[in-house]
Amino acid sequence: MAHRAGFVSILGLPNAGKSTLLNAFLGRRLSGVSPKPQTTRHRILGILNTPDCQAVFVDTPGWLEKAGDPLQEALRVQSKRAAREDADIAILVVEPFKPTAEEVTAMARLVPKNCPLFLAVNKADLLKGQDQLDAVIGAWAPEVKATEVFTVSALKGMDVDLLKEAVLALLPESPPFYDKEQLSDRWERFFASEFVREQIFALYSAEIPHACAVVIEEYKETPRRDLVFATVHVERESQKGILIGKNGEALKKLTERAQAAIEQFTGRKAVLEVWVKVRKDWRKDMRSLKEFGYLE
Ligand SMILES: Nc1nc2c(ncn2[C@@H]2O[C@H](COP(=O)(O)OP(=O)(O)OP(=O)(O)O)[C@@H](O)[C@H]2O)c(=O)[nH]1
Ligand SMILES: [Mg+2]
Repeated sequence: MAHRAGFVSILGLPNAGKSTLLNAFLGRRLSGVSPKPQTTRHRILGILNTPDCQAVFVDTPGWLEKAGDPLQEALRVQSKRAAREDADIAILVVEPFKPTAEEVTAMARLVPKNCPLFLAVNKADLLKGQDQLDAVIGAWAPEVKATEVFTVSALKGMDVDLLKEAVLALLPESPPFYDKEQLSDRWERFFASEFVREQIFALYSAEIPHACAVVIEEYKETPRRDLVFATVHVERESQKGILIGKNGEALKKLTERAQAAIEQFTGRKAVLEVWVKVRKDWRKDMRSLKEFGYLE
């Protein structure tokens, strides 16, 4: 049988569960997840390999109709690119009762006409009974003209395999794009920064997570352990104080948790050090956005 391979873009509003779905497809935690919107800030590839096919899933930042600042504009560009240029197949992830018909139509329109589009109604575990399921499917299916509609729960793993099989079946004939052993196009350094950011989303509230950018200054593998030096850039002095906390306790907790996540991911011991620096209003500063990897 000929080998099949292609790019599968995962699109949807912030918080729809796109990253959770990517992780469920791959059976491991590759992309950061949090209950707060705009957790994902990069296109993140997760590569699923079987003997005769390779699906390159592309997790995207949640779709925003309008950008409130240059960072959000950069995120919009990434989502659009994933939908328009990269996709052989697209999955539009929606939460029950969430996107309006206009939003769903706008997102579906990002996808080229000849590209198969699956509608994945996620968080089905929150729905009660067939009636509610039918109601949510009925609400969007006409707007989207989907190749097929699935109700899934990325969190509980409900029917994720059905969706996965349907996607794999439509991959075009092609040699693999990446080494068949490869899981992502990113390396430890990137995942380390995402683990720090994920813990910031988990531990701090209000505007703090959105005001943080994480840079890994150094990632050094030594025979005994990985040494990881990270800087968290915040926008204001007051945010720095919050991040560090009384007697440095908040930062200590952040560091411990992120270090554990890095160790779990790599399967090696790690020592993580985190510094906090103020980069005034970095979200509005093109040079900083570039430096932090949000702009090309
Ligand atoms: N109940 C339930 N919660 C889910 C499901 N899938 C995801 N979630 C939760 O929804 C929240 C958002 O999940 P993410 O995967 O971070 O969503 P996202 O679409 O990647 O969000 P952004 O990166 O901000 O665009 C998290 O709290 C998840 O645990 C699901 O199937 N059921
Ligand atoms: Mg995400």
